[in-house]
Amino acid sequence: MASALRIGRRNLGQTHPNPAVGALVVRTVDGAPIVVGRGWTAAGGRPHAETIALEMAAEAARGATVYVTLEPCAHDGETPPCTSALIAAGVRRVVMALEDPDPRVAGKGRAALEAAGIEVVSGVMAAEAARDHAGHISRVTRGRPHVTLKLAVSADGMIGRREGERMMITGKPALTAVQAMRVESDAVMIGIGTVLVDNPRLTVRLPGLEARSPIRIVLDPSARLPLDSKLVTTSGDVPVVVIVGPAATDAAKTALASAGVKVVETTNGTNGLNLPEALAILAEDGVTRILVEGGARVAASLFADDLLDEIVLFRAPVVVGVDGVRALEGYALSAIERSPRFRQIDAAIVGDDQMRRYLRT
Ligand code: AOF
Ligand code: ZN
Repeated sequence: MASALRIGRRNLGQTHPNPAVGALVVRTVDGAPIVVGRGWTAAGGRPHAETIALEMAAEAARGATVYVTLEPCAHDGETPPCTSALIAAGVRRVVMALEDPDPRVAGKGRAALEAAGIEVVSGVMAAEAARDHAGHISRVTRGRPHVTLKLAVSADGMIGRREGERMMITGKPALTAVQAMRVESDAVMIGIGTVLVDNPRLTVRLPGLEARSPIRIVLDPSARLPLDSKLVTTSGDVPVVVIVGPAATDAAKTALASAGVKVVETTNGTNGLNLPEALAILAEDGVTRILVEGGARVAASLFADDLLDEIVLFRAPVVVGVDGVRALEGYALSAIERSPRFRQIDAAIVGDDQMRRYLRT
């Protein structure tokens, strides 16, 4: 299952709205397990992992055990369900990590396999699978994507300086790590303030992975995104979505739309737009995993609205000092017991910086 999870992760960020699933077909030959087929959900979400693995195994699948990181689907999509493929292939046993919360599948995949006389084992490495499928689970059960905030702060907790141009706090290895996080996300999201200061591309520039840039989302209450920004001028290559609030004029919205940007309108809310509403619309459009890359006000709103599922914190051994901008600028806590709680699940040294990963408890 560990191996199935590893190959399943290969297309994270590429399969939405589908989860990135991994599957292995294993036979025992003279007491030793031999992998005769392996597959992971294809980019775009189809074909499914099991179908690919079974195709590779061909006749060798008969009597084999299949390890799969999510319950095989039982619904008719563009192709027949994976359960039918598993039954037709004559596999003896299916070991799965997790039940699929998708109501079209939940429990039905398992039931279909058992009804055909296949032995089913469930719950193997379920916690690990739940991490990999967090986006899918969140979208299906809560109607919003899994939201990860990336923060890069100085030793004194600043993300930049109040005045002046863009400031690099963390080192190059941390920047590369962030690019790798983009690869595994369906979308990256930033606030309009950061766009106006940095004019970022938010694409993936890692050698060989350039084609895996996620959708780029800008939180832009009054539709100020410049038409000559790098985001807008590259929107033909990698999609750009702008989330606006009631303050956005029709003229500004129309101009952005004609420039190839998708404009999503929300009602009013924290900082001029309705974040929960925006996330619900994005989920409906198939986004399951969002990486938020700043700035401080976006981070503070998400934190205040308790919309963060995960925080990846890079801390650099530099000090910004009194004119610094705090990581959660403007966030005021009325009572400590109301602060969302996170637990640390990972820590590492990345170049000269510290990396810590936190999950909402
Ligand atoms: C599997 N294996 O590799 C994946 C599954 O739109 P469809 O027909 O492709 O079905 C999408 C649903 O299938 C998705 O919501 C999830 O429940 C499941 N994804 N299932 O058996 C796979 N990616
Ligand atoms: Zn399937």
